[in-house]
Order: sequence, then structure tokens, then C-alpha cells
Amino acid sequence: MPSPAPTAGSPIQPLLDIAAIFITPDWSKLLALFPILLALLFAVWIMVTIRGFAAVGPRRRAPARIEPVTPAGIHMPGGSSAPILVAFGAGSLFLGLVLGGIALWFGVVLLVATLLVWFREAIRDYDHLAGAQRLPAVVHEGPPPGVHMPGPSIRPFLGALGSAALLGGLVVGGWVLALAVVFLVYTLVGWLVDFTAEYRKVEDADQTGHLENIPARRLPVRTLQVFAVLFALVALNQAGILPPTGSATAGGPGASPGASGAPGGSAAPGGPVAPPGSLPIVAKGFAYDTQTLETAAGKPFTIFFTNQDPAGTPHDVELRAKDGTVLQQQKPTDGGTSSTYQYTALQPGDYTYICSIHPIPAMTGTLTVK
Ligand SMILES: [Cu+2]
Repeated sequence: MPSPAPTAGSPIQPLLDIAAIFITPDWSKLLALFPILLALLFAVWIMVTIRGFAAVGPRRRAPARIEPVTPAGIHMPGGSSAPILVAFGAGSLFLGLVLGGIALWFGVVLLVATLLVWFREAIRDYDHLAGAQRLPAVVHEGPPPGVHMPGPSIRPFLGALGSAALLGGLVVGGWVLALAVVFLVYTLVGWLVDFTAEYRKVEDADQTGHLENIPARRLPVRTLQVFAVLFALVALNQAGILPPTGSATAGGPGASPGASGAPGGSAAPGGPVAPPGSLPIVAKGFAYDTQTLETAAGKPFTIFFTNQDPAGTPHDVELRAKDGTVLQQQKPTDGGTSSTYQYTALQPGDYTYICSIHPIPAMTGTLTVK
């Protein structure tokens, strides 16, 4: 036995290690113990609190809890299990969103069922109310004296319309976007004018002591009609439906027909020519002309992509796995131009090709690799 000392020391080694922490404190290790200490403190505090509550006050003397009686004329809804059920429904829906598949459907069904339960309870409540004595409705002529209420305004509604148009324009792009911006600016400027007029009235009221409303604005029917027609025209133009003479440039109805010279059919309008062996795709009116393609496995391949939508409406053809993973991206092709998209070799199977700018069903297809 050359060294008996370590074997003799080993049983107390853990104790020595622990003691060493306090004799020569390793601050980082001590800090790491801090959360555990806090958790212990918290647990002790909870126990003390629960004990305190359990011991508080005299014990109940009545044999059972008395059902509260609502005073006559006051309606109180009864206890309802619906909020708890809905929480469970929402919980399983969120769980389903995470897990996907059948769990998602289970969550949807459970949430809908619980909402129906709630709805039924609400209807029963309402029926209960309907039997009650009806009091005549009190309609006031206007606000009480001294209270100022602004008149009704169409501006918030127009603001919502303008925002919706702007969001749509951001998706579609081109002239729709430009028109949406004009409409929103028109609305906001009008709103600002109204604000200014209201502010003037407030200033006047400082002198007269009487606050007047600005005259109610009538609905700008004419302007809205003009905007509606413009939006329809621009949208139809952008979708390639107007003008019907094959020329799909964004120059509006007055553009010269020679600007693009599209002969119809699926050839590129005067652009590059499809390389031999390439797969052709034509995009028009936010839709691919073909939604199934086939190519050989293990070989690079080419898609000749023609965008026949107006300039300012780009599309592309992105390759994704069936689970949505992006595999191969391409540069967008602007309206009225063509691109030759090169793709690297793929394993056999089904893939999705999709416009990454407008990932809608009409701009989605299946590529079968054999
Ligand atoms: Cu697109």
C-alpha cells in the first residue's frame, strides 16, 4: 500500500468540499444557490400563510351556507361553468395549434362546444329577463345642459376604409397601392380639417361661454363613388382583365398598344426565349397557369417563368418541401418580364412551388420529382 492517506480521507471528502465553500467562498457557486434559497423561503411563506388562514376567525356555526337571495328587481346571473369550460376549450385549442393534426381538431371542436354551452346559458338568461316587467324607454332630447357632445362624423369610418385599402394595396402593389394612399391621405386631411374647425369652436367658447358643434358633415357620396369606380378600374387593370386587348401594361387604358406587344398565348412578350428543356410557368391575374409540374430526380432543372401581370406586380417561383420548409428561392420577376430560374437537383418526391410574394392557392403548385 503505497498511499493509504487518500483512502482514509475519502469518506469525509464530500463534507470537506461543502465546508470549503464556506471557508473559502466560491461566490459564483453561492450565487447559484440563491434561487433555491428563494424558492425555499417562498415555500415556507406559503405554508405559514395557509396556516394563518386556516386558524383565522371563529369556526362556522351555521350548519350550511345560506343561498343568497337577490333583492326584488335586481337581476344577478347564476353561477356558470361556461367560463371555466371555455378556458379548457381555449387551452386545448392552443395545445392543438402546437401539436397539430388531430389534437387541433379536438381543440376546435371542444372550444366550439363550450362556446355553444355559453351561448345557450346566455339565451336562457335573456329569456328570463324578457319575462320581467318592461319599463318605458327614456329617450333624452340631447345631452344635459353644459355637456358637449361632438356630432357624428364619417371620418373614423373612412379612416377604417382607407386603412383596409392600404393593407390590400400593400399586398397587391402597383396602382392599387398608389390609389389607396391617395384615399387615405384624402381621409386624413378631411379629418384634420374637421379637427381644426372643432378647435376653433372651442376657442370661441372661451369667449362666449357656450360651446357649439361644428355643422354635421354630409356623407361624401360622390367622392366615395368616384374612388370606388377608380379602385375597380385599377384592380381590373392590375388583374389583367382590363383593357381586354391583350396589352397588359400598367400605363392605364390610354397606354399605347405597342408598348408591350404581347401576342397572347404563353410566350414572353418580346423578352428572353425559353431555354430548351425548361418547364414553362406563366403568371397572370395572380395565378399560375399550371399547378402541376414534373421533373427527373437527381438532375438540375430550369423553370422559364413569365409574369404577364402589369409592371409593379412581381411574382416568383420558390421551391418548398411539403411541410413548408423553403428549399430554393428565386429573385422576383416583375410584371411584363420573364426569368429563367435554375434549380439544383432534388430527391424523388412531391414538392411545392409557390409565389413567395403571394402565397395563395392560385399561386401554388405541386412539383413531382421522379
Ligand atoms: Cu405572386
